[in-house]
Formats: sequence, structure tokens, C-alpha cells
Amino acid sequence: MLRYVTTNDGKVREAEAYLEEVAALEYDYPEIQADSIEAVAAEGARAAYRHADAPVIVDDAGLFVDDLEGFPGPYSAYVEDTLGVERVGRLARREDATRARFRCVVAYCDGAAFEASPEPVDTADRRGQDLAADDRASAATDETVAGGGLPVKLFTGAVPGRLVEPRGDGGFGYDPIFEHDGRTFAEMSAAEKNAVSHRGRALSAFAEWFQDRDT
Ligand code: ITT
Repeated sequence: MLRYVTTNDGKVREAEAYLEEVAALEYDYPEIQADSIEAVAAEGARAAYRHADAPVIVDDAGLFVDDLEGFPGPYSAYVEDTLGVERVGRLARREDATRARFRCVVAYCDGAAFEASPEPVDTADRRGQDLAADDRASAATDETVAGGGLPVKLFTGAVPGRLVEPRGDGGFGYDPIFEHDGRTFAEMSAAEKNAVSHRGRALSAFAEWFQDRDT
């Protein structure tokens, strides 16, 4: 059975809508320090697969402020822990840098190689492609990362928004300060957030691929 590996209950609540026959596995996989969430997710999936000895997905996500060069990006968890989301929002507003996006990468590993997919690429090449993927704000890209050991398949999703004063009680993490289409993610139900979110896009791309692969 597929395992969704995370320590974050908020992610599990959102993932449930996409993943039948999936067990959440609470495992704090070691997060490598890297400037791309693709690299973090891929390494996390390899470690989680070795730990679980079963097919796994991990998802790594972050908030990227457009006019702050993508800060906090891959360091979003650290910044949430040290500054807190309200201060991040204040900082962005003070800098007049409120355009932002969430990005999510779902990484799948089952120990096997994958069939033909977009060319395997090394990490440096992949970074260039990630920037383009940001702009598309869609989950249409996936790729197999062969470098560094076990192959890992990646699915990405992004959603644009604006940083505002905190509103709403739902969601988790940066959701109260992230407004999309007039409402913050914390003002939406899980289903409403999923319909537009970075995680929703990445998970639906994964679920479609995984279903086809199984049949
Ligand atoms: P795992 O790594 O165990 O899955 P995590 O909470 O550390 O859990 P990430 O590294 O992916 O997950 O998250 C990085 C940061 O981004 C962290 O501060 C989260 O709260 C935040 N975050 C991730 N997805 C989010 C979302 O959908 N809405 C708001 N904040 C989010």
C-alpha cells in the first residue's frame, strides 16, 4: 500500500481527497539543505522509501514571495518557526512585496525505475526548468530524477496569491496570510483550497499518473 509520509496533519487532511488506499505514515525524513524544493522532496522520498520499505510519496512545499527573490521558498518551515507567519506578512507588506505563490512538489519512489518520461536531468538542469514551471502555475510537469540513487518521480503545482493581514481559522502554516481570489486559504474549506492550491494540483497530477500506472 502507498504511504503518504509527513509529520503535518494539515497536509494529510488535504491529501485524503486524492488518495484512496493510502496510509499516512508519520516519519520525519531528513530534509537536506537545498535551494530547490524538488531536491528536498526527491531526497526525502528516497529516505522515506528506505524507511518504509514500501512505495511512498512525500510532498515538500513552500511560500515564494515574488519580489523577495522567492524568499522564504525552501526555507519556509524554518522561517515560520523563527519569525512566524504574521511577521513574514508584515515584512512583505512593508517592502511592498505582496505578490507571492505557493509551490508544492510531490515525490514518488517505489524503488523501481520508471518508464520513459521527460529526459532524466541532473539537479542543475532541473533548477532551470523549475523556474519555468513556476510561471505556468500548473501541475503539468513531471520528471524522473535519476541522479543520487533511486529514481524519483516528481509532480509540481503552484498557485499565485497576495500576502495580507491574517484572516481565517482553517488550513495551516501560511494559509491565514495568503489570499487567492479574494479569500485567504484559511477562509476556505479543505475542498475549496484543494480545488485551486499548489498541493491540489500536484496531487491530482500524481493521482492521475498513479491510477494509469496501476491498471
Ligand atoms: P513534512 O515535511 O513533515 O511533510 P512540514 O510542515 O515540514 O511537514 P513542508 O516542509 O513542506 O512541510 O512545509 C514548509 C513550510 O511551508 C511549513 O512552514 C508549512 O507550514 C508551510 N506550508 C506547506 N504547505 C502549506 C500550505 O498548503 N499552506 C500553508 N503553509 C504551507
